[in-house]
Amino acid sequence: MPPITDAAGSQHATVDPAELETITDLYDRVQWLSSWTIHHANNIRESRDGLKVGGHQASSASLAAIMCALYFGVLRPEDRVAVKPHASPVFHAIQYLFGKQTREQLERFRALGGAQSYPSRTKDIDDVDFSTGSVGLGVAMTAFASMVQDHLIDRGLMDASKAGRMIALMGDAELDEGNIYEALIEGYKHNLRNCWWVIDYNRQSLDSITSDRMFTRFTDIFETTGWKVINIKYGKKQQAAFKRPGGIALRDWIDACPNTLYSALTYKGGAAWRERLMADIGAKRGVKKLLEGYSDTELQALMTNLGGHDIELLLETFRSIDSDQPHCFICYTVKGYGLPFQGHKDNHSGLMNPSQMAELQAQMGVPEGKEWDLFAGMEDKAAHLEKFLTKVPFNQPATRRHDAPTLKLEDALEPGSGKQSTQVAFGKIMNALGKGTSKLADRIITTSPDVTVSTNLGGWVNQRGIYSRDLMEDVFKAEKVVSPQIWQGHGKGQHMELGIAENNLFLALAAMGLAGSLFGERLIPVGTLYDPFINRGLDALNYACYQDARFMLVATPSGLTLAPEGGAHQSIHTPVIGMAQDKLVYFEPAYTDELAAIMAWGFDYMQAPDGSSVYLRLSTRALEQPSRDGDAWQADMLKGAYWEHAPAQGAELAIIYTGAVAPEANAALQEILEDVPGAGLMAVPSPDLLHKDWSESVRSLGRDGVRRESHIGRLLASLSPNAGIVTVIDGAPTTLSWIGGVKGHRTMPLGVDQFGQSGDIDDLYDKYRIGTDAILDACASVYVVD
Ligand SMILES: Cc1ncc(C[n+]2csc(CCOP(=O)(O)OP(=O)(O)O)c2C)c(N)n1
Ligand SMILES: [Mg+2]
Repeated sequence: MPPITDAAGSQHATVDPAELETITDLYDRVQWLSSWTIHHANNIRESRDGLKVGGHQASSASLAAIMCALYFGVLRPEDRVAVKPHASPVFHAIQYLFGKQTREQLERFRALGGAQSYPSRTKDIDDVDFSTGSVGLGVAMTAFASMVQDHLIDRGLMDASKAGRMIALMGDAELDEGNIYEALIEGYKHNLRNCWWVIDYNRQSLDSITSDRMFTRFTDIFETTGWKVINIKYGKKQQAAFKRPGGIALRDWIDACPNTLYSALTYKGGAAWRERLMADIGAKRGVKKLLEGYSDTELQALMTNLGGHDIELLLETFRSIDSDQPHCFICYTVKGYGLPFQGHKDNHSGLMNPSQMAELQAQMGVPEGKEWDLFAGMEDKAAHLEKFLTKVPFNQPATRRHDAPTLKLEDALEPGSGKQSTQVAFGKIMNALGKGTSKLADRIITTSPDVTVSTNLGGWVNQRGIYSRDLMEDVFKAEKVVSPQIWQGHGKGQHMELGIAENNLFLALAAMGLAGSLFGERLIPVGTLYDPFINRGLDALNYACYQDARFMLVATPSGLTLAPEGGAHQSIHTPVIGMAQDKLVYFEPAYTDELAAIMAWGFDYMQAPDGSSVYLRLSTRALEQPSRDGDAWQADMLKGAYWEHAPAQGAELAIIYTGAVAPEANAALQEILEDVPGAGLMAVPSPDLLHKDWSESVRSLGRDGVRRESHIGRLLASLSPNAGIVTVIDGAPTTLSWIGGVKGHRTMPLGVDQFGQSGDIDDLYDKYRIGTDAILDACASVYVVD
């Protein structure tokens, strides 16, 4: 363990000994309950499938003291916390002590309907602020939540005095996730504040012990990006030992000790420490006597008395922070602290066996049969502990999860008219919203990873400005350099510009999309990016949806249709992502009136309690717009599909398409109508809604014995049972191929499942077989004359 310069804690105000004793008692309960919850799930609860249930006793023990110091002595109700995923049992135990978690839930830890393996905003009943699970994402999420909090304050929507600290409790291996550093960079650019990252620095990951070489680098990286780094390395016992004769040599030895050796000796215990220390530094003045002053048990306690387990030191340090500068606390810990496998490199998934557990139970004085009792074995202190818990600042009555009122779209959306693309129409709609005065537009916040202008958000930004905590002058404008784009930043700006890091886009959308719930003030986030680069941030997108954050994702351009840009920019499988992603509804309109109706519907759906986020896959291809007979098509369209050209009853052929291939589908239909006059053309602006609705009808089978007809089923009912269907999309053919299964129609799905290349639309549609000829050939193959 290399030396550190910052022996935090020694200069801080002292902690009241009575309070320290109480928090230490509560810590014992938390240590016990979290270990017991995991043990119960694995060894006591009946297993039907024989699978290991799991849970992380070592990772939990590593973070327990830090969490107890924070939750019982430091946090305030307005603070929001992302808890290291595999310390979930510690979190649930603390919530149980607060009375916000039930015994039934703990008994069902990792079982259906019980406390979740990793803290979940949507599935857990206790007070989870940010879901975690995919390491690194919850950490970075706190930075974006803080930026959103500042945005609300600067816009006058939130009182600055209500600002909380956005806190991540993270494992040290999470520092290997690249998204952490993308967030640090973005945070620095946005003048991040009120953010704490508390690192459980046990120097172990899942597989093994982490590299010594990285140690000082982390401090450098954080400091470079504007953070204050505080090392909490030596516990008070160690600090006292260092002051005695031989203490400096002991400290130097600790500092020089490789992580692997420190862990191995931690596992082996006091005698092993003594042998090694005597061999290495026993000859140094004072050391022999110093070590003789400790029994083996005491020596083990001394050597594992790292700062992250010293509640007094933790309280002093956390309480001493009086600035809003972002803070990183590197808390040295022992993975599995106090448990039989502490320090062992393989302890990540290790579970105590029943006899080890019985030993821990005896050691903690928990009587048999009273394992779940709040204060088992410390009944004499129960009244005091209960009273203390009611006074804990974090546990004071406060709304920690808000309901924010919904906002109605007051104006009709204006996509413009004439031949144009859905991307251009999107820009016009946003521009008009920007010019307008609707309350909904006032709550829109847009964001984009360096593709604001090229995704047609420029007009909106010109109207509403860029969000910046400091005034940001548009120098080009001031210098009278002509540009259509006003690039001016201020506290009331409604566009948050991001650097090119799609992970950050999705984490920003996650934070913005939870603003109503986290801070009580709803935002309507609209994020834009190029469709293929959804892949870059896919895990963060999934993470945002998992938390049920609400946003509109506008991905444009997309597909082969952006022809000359070539294969690197032509998305293929994003429609399938859109369909398979829960809590995200995917739309791919062909026409601009469809887009306007979808956006209007989307702004409502994003706010509905049982709604979700919305994903629009748009295109740069300018299309002639259809002339419509009334707007009856809209109701069907908002269920996913409508007949653009209705088939005759009992028709033998239908073409079904999604998106920018509308002209090819129409052209093919016109040719076919000469031979098959009853043929129909179906537009599917949302394969996702259509499929979900069909799946729901399939799932309803067997529930009540009655099959609810699906929307697609109703639409297809006018076709002959022997009809042939051709589906076509500029994307993965599987997006629409399932339609053949609805009524058992013979179906030929056209689409793209190979990387594209540069070309023009005609050449590419022809080569990848989604053009008019391909549709006609497919029609010929499915059309069987009876
Ligand atoms: C993105 C992602 N990759 C892999 C995992 C599997 N995983 C869970 S915990 C972990 C290592 C955790 O080490 P650390 O963060 O140091 O936590 P500790 O258990 O040591 O406290 C890994 C690789 C995951 N949860 N998320
Ligand atoms: Mg670790």
